[in-house]
Amino acid sequence: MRLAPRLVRALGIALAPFALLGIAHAQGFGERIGERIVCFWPDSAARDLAVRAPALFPFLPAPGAPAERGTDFAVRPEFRMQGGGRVVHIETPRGTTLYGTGEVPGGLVRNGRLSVCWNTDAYGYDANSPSLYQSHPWVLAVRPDGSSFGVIAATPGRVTIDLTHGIEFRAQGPVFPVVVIDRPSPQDVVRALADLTGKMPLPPRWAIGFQQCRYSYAPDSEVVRIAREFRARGLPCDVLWMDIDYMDGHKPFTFDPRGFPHPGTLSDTLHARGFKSVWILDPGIKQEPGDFMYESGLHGGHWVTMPDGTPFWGKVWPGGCNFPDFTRAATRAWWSASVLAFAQRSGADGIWNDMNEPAVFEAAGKSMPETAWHRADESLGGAGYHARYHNVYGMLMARASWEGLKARGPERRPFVLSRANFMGGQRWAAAWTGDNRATAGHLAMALPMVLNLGLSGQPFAGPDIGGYAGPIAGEDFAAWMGLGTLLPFSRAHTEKGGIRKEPWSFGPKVEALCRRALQTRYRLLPYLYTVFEEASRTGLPVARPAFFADPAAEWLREVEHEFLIGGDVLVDLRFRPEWKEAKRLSDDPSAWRAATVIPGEPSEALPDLSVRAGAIVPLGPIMNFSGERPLDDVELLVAPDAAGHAEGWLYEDAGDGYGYTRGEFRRTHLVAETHGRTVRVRVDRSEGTWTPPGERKWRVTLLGGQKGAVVEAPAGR
Ligand code: NBV
Repeated sequence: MRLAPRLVRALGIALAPFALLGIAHAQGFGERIGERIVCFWPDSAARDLAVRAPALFPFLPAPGAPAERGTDFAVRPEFRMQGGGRVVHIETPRGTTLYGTGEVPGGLVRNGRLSVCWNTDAYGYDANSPSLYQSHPWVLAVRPDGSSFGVIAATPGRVTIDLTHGIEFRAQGPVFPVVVIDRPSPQDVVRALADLTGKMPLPPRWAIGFQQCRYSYAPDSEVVRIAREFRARGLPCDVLWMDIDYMDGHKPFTFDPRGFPHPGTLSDTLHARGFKSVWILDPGIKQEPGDFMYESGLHGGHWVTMPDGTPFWGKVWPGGCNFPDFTRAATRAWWSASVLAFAQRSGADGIWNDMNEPAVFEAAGKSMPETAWHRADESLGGAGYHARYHNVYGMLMARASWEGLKARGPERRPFVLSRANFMGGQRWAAAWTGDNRATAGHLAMALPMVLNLGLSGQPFAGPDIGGYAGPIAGEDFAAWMGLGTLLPFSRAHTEKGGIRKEPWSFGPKVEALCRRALQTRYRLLPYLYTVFEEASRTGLPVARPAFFADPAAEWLREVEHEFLIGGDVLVDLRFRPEWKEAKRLSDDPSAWRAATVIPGEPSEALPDLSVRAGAIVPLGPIMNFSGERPLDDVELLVAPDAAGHAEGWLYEDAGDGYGYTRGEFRRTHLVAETHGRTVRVRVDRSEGTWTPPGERKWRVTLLGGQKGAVVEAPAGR
């Protein structure tokens, strides 16, 4: 029993002696926990007494463990008490640019911004909304010379991140440490963050295809109609989504007996056409005697309670609901088992968790009271108020859903999308940026939001393409598709009762642009999958800010009109009028080579692509869906550097299942060399035991390089 920390937490006593003595601020107790990673506490007493939550912050040393003092750090957090709250301040050198802080609206650069980690149902948010759906108490700081550091405020509670003067975290409640990573580059810092907080597992390949959603496609015949339209029109798409109207009275785990009487048959029909299906599950379980989820939740003791032990009750879509206490492994296991049974019955390939901030109607703060009570496991810090667990509720729900899908067996990788999440939640769910609006302002925010999520450890993110709230003109929808099909998570979605937002809803001209945007994504899929695999292994983002190309270049720090997919493909958004004249990386043809991946004239209304000089980018054939046929025809975009050299990678595996963890993959290293007028491209080596099915044809397209060069493509598989 660790009585002291419990007492301290319950009473909310200030642990730091400097606070008792009335000293204004103090330099913390720093302890090395990794290569150029130091954990700072206000003082050694705090370090040895504070409650740990290894399930949330596994990287914190155990209380009382021998400490290796870390003293050589330029970054020195200062701790102080202010107005009964805790403040940690970190000075930043002049010219430092700040990023990260998770899912935040507004621009890429976070200097001068204030956000509050407090998961919030933020329908139609704007550029200044302080709290959205997810919390990442994390700041990435890039110094003028490109060297970087990052800071984690290791607390699940509400934290204000104030970046108006350096970096400042402010929080009420128990003492918490900050962890500082100081490395030569932002890439190194982001990789280290992933080493500490976890990496996105490699998703099934279909999940990186395009996806179409609406609140709601119902009844089932409407879902099938949408599927048919995509195929009849030759618009690539991998996934259709079931929003809450498939349910009986909006009760999770039920099916509307009229609209969706045979969910399994619906999924079979979709599968036969090459579509996967993702079905929504919200946390609120209707308080309805006789409902099987309600009965089993009640009898299993699975609800969040009030301090007196009575279940917390609140209204959501189905009416009055109770809410599972996901802070308990026993409750997560119950939920996982329910998800497994649900997936088996519905044929769902993936699960969508919504409303898990948790959102509660007609409630103060649109959520459950901060005094609601969780009987949390010790690994999360033990029983406590909702105030402590609010920000991790959604992540723990997503984890339970993920584990339910995982139980389907080793042939299938889980896919979960979660609206609420917390730092580290990339281990269980992808992210979408919630209920955005169909405005130019939201289109402009979509990319910086996805980039900052990537810089905060969540590589698998995207906006509702076309904007969730409000109508949109056709050419603007095409612009959303142009950008959205190049982002890691790519799904069109819109709210109930609004205009249709399928690619064909705006007439033939817009449909043709959408087709081109979709075909571009599908051509890029082999490269994209290679980048996803890298992200799952290293923690590097899939969509990367332009400044990753040269972290010391000051002018790149704020660039939002260009971004990188992986390290080798540059996306240029010059098609947007506001960015026509902007200075850009792709202006330097010796560094970036313009690439056309779809035959015909490039469209003025869609983004431009280029390939880094020195790189080889693999493209696949256009398909209706990602697994339609084997990758039998690979086009290599080869962009030789000044020395005529280029290289690149292609990662392939079965596209699903866990064979790849036992070496059943193929990672091919491709090299191009120039000898005289001949550019010879060859398979330098390949790793792994997986053999791609069918024949393989390699084709080479040279980007730049010598005039009249003779190209030799690789031979064999
Ligand atoms: O389930 C309905 C919607 C969903 O379409 C949307 O994506 C979520 O962010 N959901 C919110 C609940 C109600 C929204 C007004």
